[in-house]
Amino acid sequence: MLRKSLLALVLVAQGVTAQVWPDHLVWSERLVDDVRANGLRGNWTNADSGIELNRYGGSFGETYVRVRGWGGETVSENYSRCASYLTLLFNKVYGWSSTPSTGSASPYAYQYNHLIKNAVGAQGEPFAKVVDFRTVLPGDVLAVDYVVPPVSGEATGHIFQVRRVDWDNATFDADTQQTTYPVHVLDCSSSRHDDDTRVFPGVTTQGVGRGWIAITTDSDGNIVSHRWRISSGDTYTQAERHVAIGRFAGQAFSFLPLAGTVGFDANVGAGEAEVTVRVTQGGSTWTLPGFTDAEGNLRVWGPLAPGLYDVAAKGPNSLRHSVPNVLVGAEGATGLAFALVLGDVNGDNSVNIADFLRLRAAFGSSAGQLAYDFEADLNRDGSVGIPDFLILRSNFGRSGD
Ligand SMILES: [Ca+2]
Ligand SMILES: [Ca+2]
Repeated sequence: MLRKSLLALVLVAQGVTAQVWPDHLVWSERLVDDVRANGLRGNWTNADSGIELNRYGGSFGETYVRVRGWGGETVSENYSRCASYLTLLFNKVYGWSSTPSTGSASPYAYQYNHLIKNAVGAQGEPFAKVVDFRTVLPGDVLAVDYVVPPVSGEATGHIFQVRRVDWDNATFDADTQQTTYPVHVLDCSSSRHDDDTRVFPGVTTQGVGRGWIAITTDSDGNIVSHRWRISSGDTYTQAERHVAIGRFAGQAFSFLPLAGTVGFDANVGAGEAEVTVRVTQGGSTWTLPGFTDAEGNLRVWGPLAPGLYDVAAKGPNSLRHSVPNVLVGAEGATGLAFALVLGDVNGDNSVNIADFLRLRAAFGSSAGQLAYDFEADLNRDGSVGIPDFLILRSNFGRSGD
Protein backbone atom coordinates (compact mmCIF):
# COMPACT_ATOMS: atom_id res chain seq x y z
CA MET A 1 0.00 0.00 0.00
CA LEU A 2 1.28 3.44 -0.84
CA ARG A 3 1.64 5.65 2.14
CA LYS A 4 2.33 9.33 2.15
CA SER A 5 5.67 10.33 3.55
CA LEU A 6 5.18 11.68 7.02
CA LEU A 7 8.50 13.42 6.97
CA ALA A 8 7.23 15.73 4.29
CA LEU A 9 4.41 16.73 6.57
CA VAL A 10 6.51 17.74 9.53
CA LEU A 11 6.50 21.49 9.37
CA VAL A 12 9.62 23.38 10.20
CA ALA A 13 9.41 25.14 13.53
CA GLN A 14 8.71 28.81 13.16
CA GLY A 15 11.54 30.05 15.32
CA VAL A 16 9.08 31.71 17.66
CA THR A 17 10.74 33.37 20.60
CA ALA A 18 9.62 31.98 23.90
CA GLN A 19 7.34 34.42 25.60
CA VAL A 20 5.67 33.53 28.84
CA TRP A 21 2.01 34.41 28.94
CA PRO A 22 0.45 35.66 32.17
CA ASP A 23 -1.90 33.35 34.02
CA HIS A 24 -5.08 35.29 33.23
CA LEU A 25 -4.45 34.78 29.52
CA VAL A 26 -3.50 31.14 30.00
CA TRP A 27 -6.79 30.39 31.76
CA SER A 28 -8.75 32.44 29.24
CA GLU A 29 -7.18 30.41 26.46
CA ARG A 30 -8.20 27.15 28.05
CA LEU A 31 -11.75 28.40 28.52
CA VAL A 32 -12.04 29.48 24.89
CA ASP A 33 -10.45 26.26 23.66
CA ASP A 34 -12.89 24.19 25.69
CA VAL A 35 -16.05 26.00 24.61
CA ARG A 36 -14.80 25.97 21.02
CA ALA A 37 -14.10 22.22 21.14
CA ASN A 38 -17.50 21.55 22.69
CA GLY A 39 -19.20 23.75 20.11
CA LEU A 40 -17.52 21.95 17.22
CA ARG A 41 -19.05 18.75 18.59
CA GLY A 42 -22.44 20.41 18.94
CA ASN A 43 -22.25 20.41 22.75
CA TRP A 44 -23.73 23.79 23.59
CA THR A 45 -25.00 23.16 27.10
CA ASN A 46 -23.87 21.90 30.47
CA ALA A 47 -25.06 18.28 30.68
CA ASP A 48 -26.21 18.70 34.30
CA SER A 49 -27.77 22.15 34.32
CA GLY A 50 -28.86 22.36 30.69
CA ILE A 51 -27.53 25.92 30.61
CA GLU A 52 -25.51 27.17 27.63
CA LEU A 53 -21.76 26.77 28.15
CA ASN A 54 -20.88 30.17 26.72
CA ARG A 55 -23.12 33.20 27.19
CA TYR A 56 -22.86 36.96 27.13
CA GLY A 57 -24.76 39.02 29.69
CA GLY A 58 -25.79 39.07 33.32
CA SER A 59 -25.45 41.49 36.19
CA PHE A 60 -22.30 41.00 38.22
CA GLY A 61 -23.91 39.02 41.04
CA GLU A 62 -25.20 36.29 38.72
CA THR A 63 -22.23 35.99 36.39
CA TYR A 64 -19.57 33.29 36.57
CA VAL A 65 -16.41 32.05 34.87
CA ARG A 66 -15.46 28.40 35.32
CA VAL A 67 -12.49 26.69 33.71
CA ARG A 68 -11.90 22.97 33.70
CA GLY A 69 -9.07 22.10 36.07
CA TRP A 70 -9.36 25.40 37.87
CA GLY A 71 -10.33 25.02 41.54
CA GLY A 72 -11.75 21.56 40.91
CA GLU A 73 -14.03 22.63 38.06
CA THR A 74 -14.87 19.82 35.63
CA VAL A 75 -16.64 21.90 32.97
CA SER A 76 -15.55 25.12 31.26
CA GLU A 77 -18.37 27.61 31.06
CA ASN A 78 -18.91 31.33 31.02
CA TYR A 79 -21.68 33.80 31.69
CA SER A 80 -20.34 37.33 31.82
CA ARG A 81 -19.86 40.61 29.95
CA CYS A 82 -16.69 42.17 28.67
CA ALA A 83 -15.67 43.87 31.92
CA SER A 84 -17.19 41.40 34.37
CA TYR A 85 -15.31 38.65 32.54
CA LEU A 86 -12.02 40.34 33.32
CA THR A 87 -13.03 41.01 36.91
CA LEU A 88 -14.14 37.42 37.55
CA LEU A 89 -10.97 36.16 35.91
CA PHE A 90 -8.69 38.41 37.97
CA ASN A 91 -10.63 37.65 41.14
CA LYS A 92 -9.87 33.98 40.69
CA VAL A 93 -6.40 34.04 39.17
CA TYR A 94 -4.89 36.76 41.36
CA GLY A 95 -7.16 36.55 44.37
CA TRP A 96 -8.65 39.99 44.09
CA SER A 97 -10.98 40.14 47.07
CA SER A 98 -12.65 43.25 45.76
CA THR A 99 -12.36 45.20 42.57
CA PRO A 100 -10.27 48.29 42.07
CA SER A 101 -12.82 51.02 41.69
CA THR A 102 -16.22 49.87 42.87
CA GLY A 103 -15.69 47.42 45.71
CA SER A 104 -17.73 44.27 45.37
CA ALA A 105 -19.19 44.78 41.89
CA SER A 106 -17.29 44.77 38.63
CA PRO A 107 -16.07 48.07 37.21
CA TYR A 108 -17.45 48.93 33.80
CA ALA A 109 -15.08 48.87 30.86
CA TYR A 110 -14.87 52.67 30.83
CA GLN A 111 -13.89 52.58 34.51
CA TYR A 112 -11.09 50.15 33.68
CA ASN A 113 -10.10 52.59 30.95
CA HIS A 114 -9.93 55.48 33.44
CA LEU A 115 -8.04 53.35 35.96
CA ILE A 116 -5.37 52.60 33.34
CA LYS A 117 -5.36 56.03 31.68
CA ASN A 118 -4.80 57.73 35.02
CA ALA A 119 -2.19 55.30 36.33
CA VAL A 120 0.99 57.04 37.49
CA GLY A 121 3.06 53.98 38.36
CA ALA A 122 2.44 54.21 42.07
CA GLN A 123 2.75 51.25 44.42
CA GLY A 124 -0.52 49.33 44.68
CA GLU A 125 -1.96 50.37 41.33
CA PRO A 126 -3.39 47.26 39.65
CA PHE A 127 -2.29 48.25 36.14
CA ALA A 128 0.72 49.90 34.61
CA LYS A 129 -0.11 52.14 31.67
CA VAL A 130 1.55 51.16 28.39
CA VAL A 131 1.97 54.20 26.15
CA ASP A 132 3.80 52.82 23.11
CA PHE A 133 1.66 50.20 21.39
CA ARG A 134 4.79 48.71 19.83
CA THR A 135 5.75 47.39 23.27
CA VAL A 136 2.43 45.62 23.89
CA LEU A 137 2.66 42.06 25.26
CA PRO A 138 0.31 39.05 25.35
CA GLY A 139 -2.11 39.47 28.25
CA ASP A 140 -2.09 43.28 28.12
CA VAL A 141 -5.57 44.74 28.41
CA LEU A 142 -7.08 47.17 25.90
CA ALA A 143 -9.77 49.04 27.83
CA VAL A 144 -12.07 51.13 25.65
CA ASP A 145 -14.18 54.06 26.85
CA TYR A 146 -17.04 54.80 24.48
CA VAL A 147 -16.86 58.37 25.86
CA VAL A 148 -20.24 59.57 24.54
CA PRO A 149 -22.64 59.51 27.52
CA PRO A 150 -24.38 56.16 27.21
CA VAL A 151 -27.99 55.70 26.28
CA SER A 152 -29.56 53.41 28.86
CA GLY A 153 -28.85 49.79 27.99
CA GLU A 154 -26.05 50.55 25.56
CA ALA A 155 -22.47 49.51 26.05
CA THR A 156 -20.19 52.06 27.70
CA GLY A 157 -16.97 50.47 26.59
CA HIS A 158 -15.19 47.23 25.93
CA ILE A 159 -12.27 45.15 27.20
CA PHE A 160 -9.88 43.12 25.05
CA GLN A 161 -7.01 40.90 26.14
CA VAL A 162 -4.18 40.98 23.61
CA ARG A 163 -3.07 37.52 22.42
CA ARG A 164 -0.60 38.65 19.80
CA VAL A 165 0.10 41.34 17.26
CA ASP A 166 0.77 40.34 13.66
CA TRP A 167 3.76 42.65 13.37
CA ASP A 168 4.70 41.21 9.96
CA ASN A 169 1.42 42.29 8.39
CA ALA A 170 1.25 45.84 9.69
CA THR A 171 0.48 48.41 7.01
CA PHE A 172 2.11 51.83 6.84
CA ASP A 173 0.35 54.86 5.36
CA ALA A 174 2.99 57.27 4.05
CA ASP A 175 0.53 60.19 3.87
CA THR A 176 -0.51 60.07 7.50
CA GLN A 177 2.66 58.38 8.81
CA GLN A 178 0.35 55.98 10.61
CA THR A 179 0.71 52.23 10.99
CA THR A 180 -2.19 49.78 11.32
CA TYR A 181 -1.61 46.49 13.13
CA PRO A 182 -3.74 43.34 13.02
CA VAL A 183 -4.24 42.38 16.67
CA HIS A 184 -5.51 38.98 17.81
CA VAL A 185 -7.62 39.49 20.90
CA LEU A 186 -9.56 37.41 23.39
CA ASP A 187 -12.71 38.92 24.84
CA CYS A 188 -16.24 38.34 26.06
CA SER A 189 -18.49 39.87 23.46
CA SER A 190 -21.90 39.80 21.85
CA SER A 191 -20.54 40.62 18.39
CA ARG A 192 -17.77 39.08 16.40
CA HIS A 193 -14.38 40.11 15.10
CA ASP A 194 -12.66 38.80 11.98
CA ASP A 195 -12.00 35.05 11.97
CA ASP A 196 -13.94 34.72 15.21
CA THR A 197 -14.04 31.51 17.27
CA ARG A 198 -17.65 32.26 18.26
CA VAL A 199 -18.72 31.44 14.71
CA PHE A 200 -19.57 27.83 13.91
CA PRO A 201 -21.09 26.31 10.77
CA GLY A 202 -24.62 27.72 10.76
CA VAL A 203 -24.37 29.14 14.29
CA THR A 204 -22.91 32.33 15.71
CA THR A 205 -22.57 32.33 19.49
CA GLN A 206 -21.87 34.99 22.08
CA GLY A 207 -19.52 34.99 25.06
CA VAL A 208 -15.78 34.38 25.25
CA GLY A 209 -13.84 33.96 22.04
CA ARG A 210 -10.95 35.11 19.90
CA GLY A 211 -10.70 37.18 16.75
CA TRP A 212 -8.85 39.95 14.94
CA ILE A 213 -9.19 43.69 15.43
CA ALA A 214 -7.12 46.57 14.02
CA ILE A 215 -5.13 49.18 15.95
CA THR A 216 -3.66 52.25 14.23
CA THR A 217 -0.83 54.24 15.77
CA ASP A 218 1.20 57.32 14.97
CA SER A 219 4.95 57.14 14.36
CA ASP A 220 5.62 57.18 18.12
CA GLY A 221 3.38 54.18 18.79
CA ASN A 222 0.52 56.22 20.29
CA ILE A 223 -2.86 54.74 19.41
CA VAL A 224 -4.83 57.07 17.12
CA SER A 225 -7.78 54.81 16.24
CA HIS A 226 -9.10 51.27 16.29
CA ARG A 227 -11.54 49.09 14.43
CA TRP A 228 -13.63 46.16 15.68
CA ARG A 229 -12.59 44.14 12.65
CA ILE A 230 -9.68 44.37 10.27
CA SER A 231 -11.71 44.02 7.09
CA SER A 232 -14.72 46.23 7.74
CA GLY A 233 -16.64 48.40 10.17
CA ASP A 234 -16.31 51.85 11.67
CA THR A 235 -12.96 53.31 12.64
CA TYR A 236 -13.05 55.09 15.99
CA THR A 237 -10.54 57.77 16.85
CA GLN A 238 -9.20 58.13 20.37
CA ALA A 239 -11.50 61.13 20.85
CA GLU A 240 -14.51 59.01 19.94
CA ARG A 241 -13.61 55.79 21.73
CA HIS A 242 -10.47 55.98 23.81
CA VAL A 243 -8.29 52.88 24.12
CA ALA A 244 -5.95 52.58 27.12
CA ILE A 245 -3.35 49.80 27.30
CA GLY A 246 -2.89 48.27 30.75
CA ARG A 247 -0.44 45.69 32.02
CA PHE A 248 -1.50 43.94 35.18
CA ALA A 249 1.14 44.89 37.71
CA GLY A 250 0.89 41.84 39.96
CA GLN A 251 0.75 39.13 37.38
CA ALA A 252 2.26 35.82 38.36
CA PHE A 253 4.02 33.57 35.89
CA SER A 254 3.50 30.03 37.09
CA PHE A 255 2.83 28.32 33.76
CA LEU A 256 5.43 27.41 31.14
CA PRO A 257 4.54 27.30 27.44
CA LEU A 258 5.29 24.47 25.04
CA ALA A 259 5.24 25.68 21.46
CA GLY A 260 5.71 24.12 18.06
CA THR A 261 3.91 23.02 14.97
CA VAL A 262 1.46 20.29 14.06
CA GLY A 263 1.16 18.73 10.62
CA PHE A 264 -1.66 16.40 9.62
CA ASP A 265 -1.63 13.92 6.77
CA ALA A 266 -4.73 15.62 5.35
CA ASN A 267 -6.12 19.12 5.28
CA VAL A 268 -7.99 19.82 8.47
CA GLY A 269 -10.85 22.23 7.91
CA ALA A 270 -11.56 25.57 9.55
CA GLY A 271 -7.85 26.33 9.71
CA GLU A 272 -7.52 25.10 13.25
CA ALA A 273 -7.37 21.78 14.97
CA GLU A 274 -7.95 20.53 18.47
CA VAL A 275 -4.83 18.89 19.86
CA THR A 276 -4.30 17.41 23.29
CA VAL A 277 -0.74 17.48 24.56
CA ARG A 278 0.33 14.90 27.10
CA VAL A 279 3.45 15.68 29.09
CA THR A 280 5.10 12.98 31.18
CA GLN A 281 8.06 12.88 33.55
CA GLY A 282 8.64 9.79 35.69
CA GLY A 283 5.23 8.79 36.97
CA SER A 284 3.67 12.23 36.51
CA THR A 285 1.41 13.12 33.61
CA TRP A 286 -0.09 16.47 32.61
CA THR A 287 -2.82 16.65 29.98
CA LEU A 288 -2.91 20.07 28.32
CA PRO A 289 -5.69 20.99 25.88
CA GLY A 290 -4.89 23.21 22.92
CA PHE A 291 -5.74 24.35 19.43
CA THR A 292 -3.51 24.98 16.45
CA ASP A 293 -3.93 28.22 14.57
CA ALA A 294 -4.49 28.30 10.81
CA GLU A 295 -0.76 27.83 10.12
CA GLY A 296 -0.51 24.79 12.37
CA ASN A 297 1.20 26.60 15.24
CA LEU A 298 0.43 25.15 18.62
CA ARG A 299 1.04 26.55 22.07
CA VAL A 300 -0.10 25.00 25.33
CA TRP A 301 0.83 25.74 28.91
CA GLY A 302 1.51 23.47 31.81
CA PRO A 303 2.25 23.93 35.50
CA LEU A 304 5.72 22.56 34.80
CA ALA A 305 9.09 23.11 36.43
CA PRO A 306 12.08 23.33 34.08
CA GLY A 307 13.36 19.84 33.26
CA LEU A 308 13.28 16.95 30.83
CA TYR A 309 9.88 15.68 29.66
CA ASP A 310 8.32 13.42 27.06
CA VAL A 311 5.79 15.46 25.12
CA ALA A 312 3.11 13.81 22.98
CA ALA A 313 0.33 15.27 20.86
CA LYS A 314 -2.91 13.72 19.70
CA GLY A 315 -5.91 15.06 17.83
CA PRO A 316 -9.40 13.70 18.55
CA ASN A 317 -9.11 11.39 15.54
CA SER A 318 -5.38 11.12 15.02
CA LEU A 319 -2.74 8.78 16.36
CA ARG A 320 -0.50 10.08 19.11
CA HIS A 321 2.98 11.30 18.21
CA SER A 322 5.46 11.44 21.07
CA VAL A 323 8.65 13.50 21.19
CA PRO A 324 10.91 12.14 23.92
CA ASN A 325 13.36 14.07 26.11
CA VAL A 326 12.17 17.60 25.48
CA LEU A 327 14.19 20.09 27.49
CA VAL A 328 11.81 22.58 29.07
CA GLY A 329 13.71 25.64 30.20
CA ALA A 330 12.83 28.61 32.37
CA GLU A 331 10.83 30.06 29.47
CA GLY A 332 9.30 26.77 28.34
CA ALA A 333 10.11 24.94 25.13
CA THR A 334 9.78 25.87 21.47
CA GLY A 335 10.33 24.13 18.15
CA LEU A 336 8.33 20.99 18.86
CA ALA A 337 7.16 19.32 15.65
CA PHE A 338 4.34 16.80 15.63
CA ALA A 339 3.18 14.78 12.62
CA LEU A 340 -0.32 13.48 13.27
CA VAL A 341 -1.74 10.57 11.32
CA LEU A 342 -5.54 10.69 10.99
CA GLY A 343 -7.98 7.82 11.07
CA ASP A 344 -8.49 7.04 14.75
CA VAL A 345 -12.22 7.77 14.85
CA ASN A 346 -12.84 6.24 18.28
CA GLY A 347 -9.75 7.73 19.93
CA ASP A 348 -8.11 4.49 21.10
CA ASN A 349 -4.82 5.35 19.35
CA SER A 350 -5.00 2.78 16.58
CA VAL A 351 -6.68 2.69 13.18
CA ASN A 352 -8.65 -0.49 12.65
CA ILE A 353 -12.02 -2.03 11.87
CA ALA A 354 -13.72 -0.28 14.79
CA ASP A 355 -12.87 3.08 13.22
CA PHE A 356 -14.03 1.92 9.81
CA LEU A 357 -17.41 0.86 11.22
CA ARG A 358 -18.00 4.26 12.80
CA LEU A 359 -17.03 6.03 9.62
CA ARG A 360 -19.33 3.77 7.64
CA ALA A 361 -22.23 4.53 10.01
CA ALA A 362 -21.78 8.24 9.37
CA PHE A 363 -20.99 7.94 5.66
CA GLY A 364 -22.83 10.49 3.52
CA SER A 365 -23.82 12.75 6.46
CA SER A 366 -23.10 16.44 6.94
CA ALA A 367 -22.71 18.67 10.00
CA GLY A 368 -26.09 19.31 11.59
CA GLN A 369 -27.53 15.95 10.56
CA LEU A 370 -28.20 13.26 13.13
CA ALA A 371 -25.86 10.72 11.52
CA TYR A 372 -22.97 13.18 11.34
CA ASP A 373 -20.03 12.06 13.47
CA PHE A 374 -17.47 14.77 14.16
CA GLU A 375 -14.70 12.26 14.83
CA ALA A 376 -15.38 10.44 11.55
CA ASP A 377 -15.02 13.66 9.55
CA LEU A 378 -11.28 13.15 9.32
CA ASN A 379 -10.51 16.08 7.03
CA ARG A 380 -12.92 18.39 8.92
CA ASP A 381 -14.75 19.59 5.84
CA GLY A 382 -18.18 19.26 7.45
CA SER A 383 -19.21 15.97 5.88
CA VAL A 384 -18.23 12.31 6.07
CA GLY A 385 -17.45 10.88 2.66
CA ILE A 386 -14.94 9.39 0.25
CA PRO A 387 -12.02 11.68 1.23
CA ASP A 388 -12.39 10.57 4.85
CA PHE A 389 -12.57 6.94 3.85
CA LEU A 390 -9.39 7.28 1.77
CA ILE A 391 -7.53 8.79 4.72
CA LEU A 392 -8.63 5.96 6.98
CA ARG A 393 -7.70 3.34 4.39
CA SER A 394 -4.24 4.77 3.88
CA ASN A 395 -3.50 4.56 7.62
CA PHE A 396 -5.33 1.29 8.32
CA GLY A 397 -3.49 -0.96 10.76
CA ARG A 398 -1.30 1.72 12.29
CA SER A 399 -1.00 2.57 15.95
CA GLY A 400 0.27 5.68 17.71
CA ASP A 401 2.96 6.22 20.34
CA1 LIG B 1 -9.25 3.56 16.75
CA1 LIG C 1 -14.87 14.96 5.56
